[in-house]
Amino acid sequence: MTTTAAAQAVSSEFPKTRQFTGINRPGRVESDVLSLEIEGRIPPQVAGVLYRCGPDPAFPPRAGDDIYINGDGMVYMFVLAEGRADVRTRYVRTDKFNAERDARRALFGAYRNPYTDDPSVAGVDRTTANTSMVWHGNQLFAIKEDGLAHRLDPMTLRTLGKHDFGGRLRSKTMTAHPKIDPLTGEWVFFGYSANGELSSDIAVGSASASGRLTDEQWLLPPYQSMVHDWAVTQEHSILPVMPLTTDVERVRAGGPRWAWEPGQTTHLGILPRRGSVEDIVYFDGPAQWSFHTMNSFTEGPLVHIDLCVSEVAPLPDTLGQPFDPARVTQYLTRWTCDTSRGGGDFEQRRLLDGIHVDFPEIDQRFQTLNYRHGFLGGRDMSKPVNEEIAKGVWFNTLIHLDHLTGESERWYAGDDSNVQEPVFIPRSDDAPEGDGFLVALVNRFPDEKTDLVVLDTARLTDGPIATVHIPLHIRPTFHGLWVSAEELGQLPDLRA
Ligand code: V55
Ligand code: FE
Repeated sequence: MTTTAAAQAVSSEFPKTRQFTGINRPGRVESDVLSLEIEGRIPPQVAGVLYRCGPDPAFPPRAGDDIYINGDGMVYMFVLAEGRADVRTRYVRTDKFNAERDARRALFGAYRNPYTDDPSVAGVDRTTANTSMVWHGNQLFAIKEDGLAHRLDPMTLRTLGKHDFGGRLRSKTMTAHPKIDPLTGEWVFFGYSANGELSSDIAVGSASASGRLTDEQWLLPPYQSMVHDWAVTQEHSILPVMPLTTDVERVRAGGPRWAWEPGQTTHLGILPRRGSVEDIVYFDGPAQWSFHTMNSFTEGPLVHIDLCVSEVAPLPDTLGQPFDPARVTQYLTRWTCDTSRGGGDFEQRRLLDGIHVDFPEIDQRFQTLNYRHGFLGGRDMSKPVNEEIAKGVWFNTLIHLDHLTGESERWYAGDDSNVQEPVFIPRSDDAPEGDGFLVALVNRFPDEKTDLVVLDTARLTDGPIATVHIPLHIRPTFHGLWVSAEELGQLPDLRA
């Protein structure tokens, strides 16, 4: 066997940094495990599939270290029915994954920086499809915001290809956080850097319930920024432009794609959902950062956006100074824009105090609508912090917030645990809002296994009614969704 000098230069070992050790260590295992061990009982109403997605690097990074979110997209399928639980894990076959697998080593370099790649992959699609799952028009997708959605077979997780709406979509990117309108079934989306990496264009559009692209318009924001999540109501779409900015020269020199620019203004671009992008109106506020929106709705002239907000983003600033850990704590906050004023400042009000939160979830039947119930992952700082676990993102608590009463209920998972994003499952099709179950993955330390917990929202503080033991290490995932057996038509049969 011959080995090239370049291949020899790349280590077969993952770095021993916080991004690659402890609960952050890569899993890299594609597997099927049937009839998982279950403590407690999965209720009969829980019948369907939990799909999740996360970054799991297939090969050690080209540079000595890498940021967590740059890993290859690994998809997890938990089939829950008749009290049983099976799991399948599969990588998304992106162009990047296929090229590196052929070479048996990393060829792509730093996060969102093609100037750091091996010349052999110049021009190859870099997306990892590692962030979120979407179910729309009876099709399943995995998405990362720097490329198109990848379509997967919902029964097998086989990658079927990139999704450009039958060649109709002009945007080269799709947000990992499109919104599915529960009233119309529409897929409402944006894509930033729509004309390719480092371009400033933002595409905004929608597809019908059956998956036909019905609208796509492009606009230029006040400045180019990372736009991870956004908000959609029945009447409006809201694009947040927050100062994680880019600098073409810096990126060309191999520097970071994004840096925090403290002096910049936060702009909320409010668009009519069924109108022209030329009618965008901007509301402004001080520099702030948010990854995720819980929900948003229009109430008369007011547009309310509930999101997890921190003072700064958790990345170095434009001078290369590291972020202040005390300022990246995110709090659930409501931003309100009064459209009768046609612009100006937005108002803000904290909805949940004293706990660091992210990974907001709602009863998806209330997406885009005035709603009452929200769910979150949280880090309760009054509980002990286990430094072995607290590498990178770490949550120890699940939260249920009732916006009507302002009351919240919590379940603390223990100081040996990292709680991933909760996903809500309604108790039945006509159950009241928020009445049902939460499912979440929990990384356990020190045995480095993962549990899937099922909680009843009617008695969240009691803790899990079922704990499914998964004999795999699952590197913390980002987002997932529940698709019921009814929506799927049939359940995946992992015996086949
Ligand atoms: C996030 C995740 C990403 C990304 C940008 O959750 C932001 C934040 C998993 O990829 O590319
Ligand atoms: Fe996200």
